[in-house]
Amino acid sequence: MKQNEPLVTHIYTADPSAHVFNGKIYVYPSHDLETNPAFNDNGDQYAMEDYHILSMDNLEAECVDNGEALHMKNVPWVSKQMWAPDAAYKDGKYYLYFPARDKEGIFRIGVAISDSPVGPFQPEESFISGTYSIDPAVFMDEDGQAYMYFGGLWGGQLERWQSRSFRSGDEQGPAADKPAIGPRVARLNDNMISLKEIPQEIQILHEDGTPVTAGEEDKRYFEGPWMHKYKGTYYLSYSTGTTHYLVYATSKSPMGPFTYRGRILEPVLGWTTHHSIVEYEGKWYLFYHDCSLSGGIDSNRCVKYRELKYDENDNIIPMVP
Ligand code: FUB
Repeated sequence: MKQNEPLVTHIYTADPSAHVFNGKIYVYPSHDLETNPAFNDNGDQYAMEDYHILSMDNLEAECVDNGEALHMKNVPWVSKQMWAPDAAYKDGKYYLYFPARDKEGIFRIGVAISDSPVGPFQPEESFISGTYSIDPAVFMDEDGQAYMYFGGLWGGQLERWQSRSFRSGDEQGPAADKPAIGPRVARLNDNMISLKEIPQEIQILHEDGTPVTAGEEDKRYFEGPWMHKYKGTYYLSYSTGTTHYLVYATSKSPMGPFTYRGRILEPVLGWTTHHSIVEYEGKWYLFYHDCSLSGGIDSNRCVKYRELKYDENDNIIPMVP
């Protein structure tokens, strides 16, 4: 597949989580529908119902749509909006992690299991206890410990979890000069389907140790976390939402605190920007989406990839779409 071109054009896809399993590239995206629900800050326009897993034998090969891997009608706890998923592998099983609204309209994170990286996936009866909000990203460290990063503002409801329980009102974020709301992280148990601990909030700091504030909208966390490790350092990358950047912060610990480092990608066509970073045959790649395939319809996106490079100080070299 060519860089910076849609991996598939017969369906709309978004939020690509890329992984290399058994030497092949697998992309776990959202599947955007062509319906036209109300566009609002709550994200009602993202009314997705199922997942299709994409795969490529290598980066030059055609991208294959492996068909429906999981549909919400088969997930007992879900009411609507199956948003950005991720996947992980452990001991012969593949795990698909996905956010969706439960029957009370609260975003939770579920898991479904398969013997194959492309599914079909068998969902658990209920969401993962202790999870909330959206955009799970599961990172497997070299010691075999898996971490789940998650959370998203606005429609992703993270503002409502500023205390430990869900607030059903119109919760606001912190004042502009106060620390921004951070993404959440929790270690997974060895069974990969439950949390080992109560999720904790990740701190994102400036180099001088002061917190990135809610008013720094070009740096603060909004949604779409991703974790990768490069030369022993943990890179937490994410979308800044309202300012439409992909940015990153680094730490010597997967739990943080993280230090803000800079931008990865300037805004793409469309409101959302969402990505993953994966190593394949000694090079690094950014998987991302934009709305070019639909001519700019925010909820009809397409996933793409491009090479990502580091400079001599291990900074990610920023890219322009
Ligand atoms: O695709 C629905 C939502 O849009 C995702 O969960 C967010 O990250 C944003 O891309």
